[in-house]
Amino acid sequence: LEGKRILVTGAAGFIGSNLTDALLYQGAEVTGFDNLWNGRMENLESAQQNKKFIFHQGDVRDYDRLLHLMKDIDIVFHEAAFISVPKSILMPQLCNDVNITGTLNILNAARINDVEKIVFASSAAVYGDDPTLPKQEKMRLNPISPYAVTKQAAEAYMVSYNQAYNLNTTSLRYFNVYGPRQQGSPYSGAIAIFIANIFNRKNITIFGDGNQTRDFTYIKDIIKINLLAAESKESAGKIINVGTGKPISIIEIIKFMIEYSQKEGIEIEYDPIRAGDILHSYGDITLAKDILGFEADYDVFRGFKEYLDFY
Ligand code: UD2
Repeated sequence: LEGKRILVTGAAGFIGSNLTDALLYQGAEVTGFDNLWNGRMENLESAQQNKKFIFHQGDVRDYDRLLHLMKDIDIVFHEAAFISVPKSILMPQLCNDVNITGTLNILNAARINDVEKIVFASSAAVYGDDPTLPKQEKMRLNPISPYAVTKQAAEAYMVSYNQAYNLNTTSLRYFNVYGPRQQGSPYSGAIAIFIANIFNRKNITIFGDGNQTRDFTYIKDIIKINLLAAESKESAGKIINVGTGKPISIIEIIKFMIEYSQKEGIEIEYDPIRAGDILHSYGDITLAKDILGFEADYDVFRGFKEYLDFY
């Protein structure tokens, strides 16, 4: 990707900032775009030392801005999003505007500017609560939160812009991502919340009985597949699961985290299941391997240990 001109939306966020660093390391020229709702400029501290990086504060709902920003762009990584399942239940319209209209804006601006490739951050939330496991890309989707509906619609736009305009679009369906820079706010991912609580010696709350399972995917694997997708022609018009392919229950990962970090006195409390939550989720990752040669390097234990070193 050396010398490529790349736009990263959501560049100040958890995934966008890690991706920005990796792209700069590869010698790409990166334009970062973020409205700084969830994103934080401190995530871009090292990027900003690099002459090949430029940052613009703005919103993906602003089409004219995107049209202008994409003038000389070769590749777009669209990571900007309304990211929270529970928040989408409180604010479905805003979630729709950011995730669906925002994505359509990206596609239209990319089409007009002849962008070579668009890689979109989708989510395994689109599978919803269908009991079939592991989740396969071809399954019938059953989104049960407004958030999941927006990701499904955005994916469908990605596919249709490949079909209708021959744009090289790829949607990556991330299973639960975790790692450095994920914020420990009430709306961020579970592992980031648990790690923050463990360090602040606060009790951990489990929503439900703790037997719900997730396929926790380490940020470095997410970066790896994004870089592979960026240079691939075979992934045009495709939707691809990204995970480890292995589930773990919430209670099991919490117990491991508490034990491994050797902090004492942390209690586990139980609250009712959150609205919109799915019970079990892990992905079939055969397609990622077949199309992109991808395999996850990090199981959740290895990933958590590395995450802890950054903490
Ligand atoms: C995550 C993503 C979402 C989507 C989805 C894909 C985040 C914030 N959300 O939603 O964007 O991509 O994955 O499947 O990354 N939990 C507790 N206690 C807590 C926090 C969470 O028990 O303090 C439980 C929660 O009820 C759920 C599980 O942990 O069963 C994972 O929750 P999450 O918010 O990390 O992720 P999820 O799967 O809702």
